[in-house]
Amino acid sequence: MAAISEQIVEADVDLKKGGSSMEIPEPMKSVGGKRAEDSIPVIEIRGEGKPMTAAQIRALEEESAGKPLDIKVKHTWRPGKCPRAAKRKDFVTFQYKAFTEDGKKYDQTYGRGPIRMQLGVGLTMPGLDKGLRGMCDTELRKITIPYRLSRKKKSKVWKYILSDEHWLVFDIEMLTVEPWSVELQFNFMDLNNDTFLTSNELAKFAEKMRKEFGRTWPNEDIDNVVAGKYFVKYFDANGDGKIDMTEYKAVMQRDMATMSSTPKSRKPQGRMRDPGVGWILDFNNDGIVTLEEMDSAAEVFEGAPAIKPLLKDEL
Ligand SMILES: [Ca+2]
Ligand SMILES: [Ca+2]
Repeated sequence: MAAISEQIVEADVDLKKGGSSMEIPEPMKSVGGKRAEDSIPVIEIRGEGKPMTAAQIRALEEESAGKPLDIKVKHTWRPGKCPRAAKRKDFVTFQYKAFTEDGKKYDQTYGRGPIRMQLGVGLTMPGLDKGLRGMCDTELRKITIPYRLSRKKKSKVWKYILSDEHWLVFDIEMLTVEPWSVELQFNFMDLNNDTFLTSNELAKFAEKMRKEFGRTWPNEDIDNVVAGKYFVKYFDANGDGKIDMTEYKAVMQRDMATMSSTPKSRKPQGRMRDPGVGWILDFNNDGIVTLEEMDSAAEVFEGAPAIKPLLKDEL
């Protein structure tokens, strides 16, 4: 018995050496009235000399916490005035320094330029998407993300982020938060900045989101080119094969009005409607993309939209 206690103490010290990010989560300290040491199975098994895989250690961490591990946010510094706390769909521009769980810096955007991306639309790992919410211009945060919320497809912007750390640690410096608007959304997709969206450009936009941010369609049968063409049909009221800001605004406003007329209590299960190219996945305009909508998308995109875009003289 004495031997086991010693092992526990020793390993406990090791854990603490791991730096602040490896602090034992609160629920672990007392689960169901047990003493703290009872709920550190990782250590005891290590003590028996059996090497564990990273995945096994993670599973035990979650089990010890009694619930799935969540991100930890340290509010390092906050400005006195906050004109806009970042919300889903907003465009955020920020710098980061990235650290391993034992505090070693392995990457930073300083020197290569900040990241500008849209929040809450699958452009980064879930933990960072969550941790950036509520940030203001110039605010500083330390965001610590457990493995479960750090999964992301490999992409250009995130290519240096380690893939097998139990915890990822980011020091974030928020530069600017741009509140979402229909105009900003249009400009984000207008890659060549010529005030029109074409089907080619929309296909390119979808491809760019995949390459740069690892974001893909929820249904792998969806083809970017087919989706781009459908998107144009969805918005192009005057039939000239491209979308201008007036056409885009008219259809977006029509859809948003329909969405807000669906009571929250009657919204089905599914993903929040994407404000970008994924807008066209919500076929019944209730603001939620259900599994059925996702599954039928590839086929629907081959045809014409059920609702015709508004004509200019109807505005
Ligand atoms: Ca364009
Ligand atoms: Ca829907």
